[in-house]
Amino acid sequence: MARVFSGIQPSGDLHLGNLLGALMNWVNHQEEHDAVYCIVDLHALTLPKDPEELRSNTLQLAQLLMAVGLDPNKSTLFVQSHVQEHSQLAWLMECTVSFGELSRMTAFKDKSDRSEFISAGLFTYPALQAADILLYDTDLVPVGDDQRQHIEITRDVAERFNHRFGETFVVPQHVIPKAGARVMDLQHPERKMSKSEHSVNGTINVLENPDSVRKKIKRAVTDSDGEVRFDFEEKAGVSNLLSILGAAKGIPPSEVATSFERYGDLKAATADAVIELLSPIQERFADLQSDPAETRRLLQVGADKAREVASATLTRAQHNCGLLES
Ligand code: ATP
Ligand code: LTN
Repeated sequence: MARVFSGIQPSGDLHLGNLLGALMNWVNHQEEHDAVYCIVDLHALTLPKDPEELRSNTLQLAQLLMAVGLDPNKSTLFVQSHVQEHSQLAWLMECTVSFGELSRMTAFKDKSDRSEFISAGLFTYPALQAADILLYDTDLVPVGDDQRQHIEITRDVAERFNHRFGETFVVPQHVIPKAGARVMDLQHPERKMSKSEHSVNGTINVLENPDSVRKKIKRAVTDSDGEVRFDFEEKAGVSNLLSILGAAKGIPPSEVATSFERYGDLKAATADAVIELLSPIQERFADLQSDPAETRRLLQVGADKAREVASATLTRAQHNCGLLES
């Protein structure tokens, strides 16, 4: 059975981009594959974080992921810092990736431009991400389009390590959904919907109430030519709504476009579809939130399962690169 691995940062509320671009795919994969999903709290430390907030975001994200449909009985769900092998393999990855490769990462450029304090961890972030993926002999990595470059560098690092030290890692492939891979900000459809942009009116959170969802979609930026057509170059706002509606309903966005003549109708249908998608998630989340001890127990079980695979890979990598066994 193919192994699937993906990760998400506990850096605030989940938004519609995370859900349509990544998490719905995660849920589908757990049915046919051996799926391992990780809340990457160590990655979250690359930008300044309030300690209490990080801790509560981590627990809340676990509950949100389960509410979205991740089932700890079908897949492995755990917190990155609970499995120390991630940090240990990350060092070997830092010694395999080059300064030049890390300098070309657009995510680093974006985030460092916006940050006052640029940590070394923000720069070496892809080495830790490579460690996350490679520890689990991962075949497939379901992610949104923004992660393409990070998966590419993971493949390069795996191949380089294998070439230098003999077969050690499986070289993974990314899986990017056809619809929803890039959900854009509703107010600035030229940039992606993002947790860290703080664009309140441009972002729909998974826990957002129906009135607010409807208002934000109603106010979404479109254009003045009035034609409903899927064309991201010329009509970013309208195309974004078509993608959202298409991804929520499982229909290609160009096909969705043929059902509407007016922007108002497209917006109303998109709002209905999003509300219909979010309501059951919000109900399940409220239930899960009432029992944090159970969530922590499930995360512990997940970490124990993950560690078994991770420790075998780490030992193999340490041996192959010449570290003396203890
Ligand atoms: P940040 O903006 O702080 O980098 P984020 O909102 O991008 O955070 P991540 O935790 O980095 O969220 O991403 C989790 C998953 O969601 C990744 O697989 C990522 O590709 C996907 N994702 C994030 N934003 C979008 C988006 N706007 N459209 C589609 N997928 C997205
Ligand atoms: N960089 C990713 C989060 C992430 C990840 C991973 C994704 C960390 N480790 C391993 C896939 C596989 C992000 O910012 N979305």
